[in-house]
Amino acid sequence: MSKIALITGATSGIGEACAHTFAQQGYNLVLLARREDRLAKIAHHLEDKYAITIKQVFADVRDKESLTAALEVLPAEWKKVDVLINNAGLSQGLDPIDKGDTNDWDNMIDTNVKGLLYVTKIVSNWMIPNHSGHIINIGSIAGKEVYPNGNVYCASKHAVDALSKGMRIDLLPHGIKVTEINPGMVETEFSVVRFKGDEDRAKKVYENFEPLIADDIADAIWYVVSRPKHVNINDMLIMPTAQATATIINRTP
Ligand code: NDP
Ligand code: 8X3
Repeated sequence: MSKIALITGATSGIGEACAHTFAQQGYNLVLLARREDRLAKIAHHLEDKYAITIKQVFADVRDKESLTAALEVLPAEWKKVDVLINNAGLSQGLDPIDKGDTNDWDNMIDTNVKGLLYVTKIVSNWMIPNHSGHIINIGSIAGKEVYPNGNVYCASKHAVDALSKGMRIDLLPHGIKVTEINPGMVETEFSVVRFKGDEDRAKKVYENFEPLIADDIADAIWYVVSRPKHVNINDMLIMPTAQATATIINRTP
């Protein structure tokens, strides 16, 4: 049977780009997200185009019980996951700590940190008997630096940074690789979600410089996954050429 990649947050942006890249490489896919219509459309397109098989998992990574049920119901042969891409995540709001919305904070911590943990607990237990596997955590430049008003989103991505290091230690005896991929600015639906549907505000984030696109990140992830068995890339920070730090961007109108 072909290799299997499980990708969370596969309905848009980086996750969707990874689905395309891994499908093109002949992987069968388990694609997880909440938006059923979108996921079904992407899955059918990839199955037709690349003659692969896809299992669609409609789940919210924040909901431990239904997430567990939706994953555990997969047939045994689909639990032989070779690559897990922990990508589902979001930012909500960009406000100073005294003005932040506590519901936004809950959402970011529950998705970016706790959701990633729940998926990892389940899938790492599937990988352990095989004594192999590769877990890719999507961190961020926001997990390496803190920028004004980024407070809780940055904290959630710093948690991903710490968890990636912790997982690498804990899963070492089981032959499981752990890589953290940390993008700078990638033009996806990320900013539309951060600004709660305000498309104009979101567009301004990427104005007057060339941001990364989701395929750039999928390409880097494929590079990492396709290294020889004895090589692991622990950590990768990928920025647009026009971006030096989280906040220093060379915008040229
Ligand atoms: P998008 O908004 O385009 O995609 C986010 C994906 O996550 C969607 O498929 C969404 O699917 C899924 N998702 C969000 N919440 C949940 C949830 N509770 N349960 C299941 N799936 C969920 O953004 P990106 O592609 O940019 O973001 C992907 C990852 O990359 C995130 O972790 C983000 O923090 C990180 N990142 C992004 C950067 C950027 O500049 N864009 C830079 C650095 C890191 P659905 O709504 O259908 O559930
Ligand atoms: C997303 C990139 O710069 O908005 O993680 O934090 S940034």
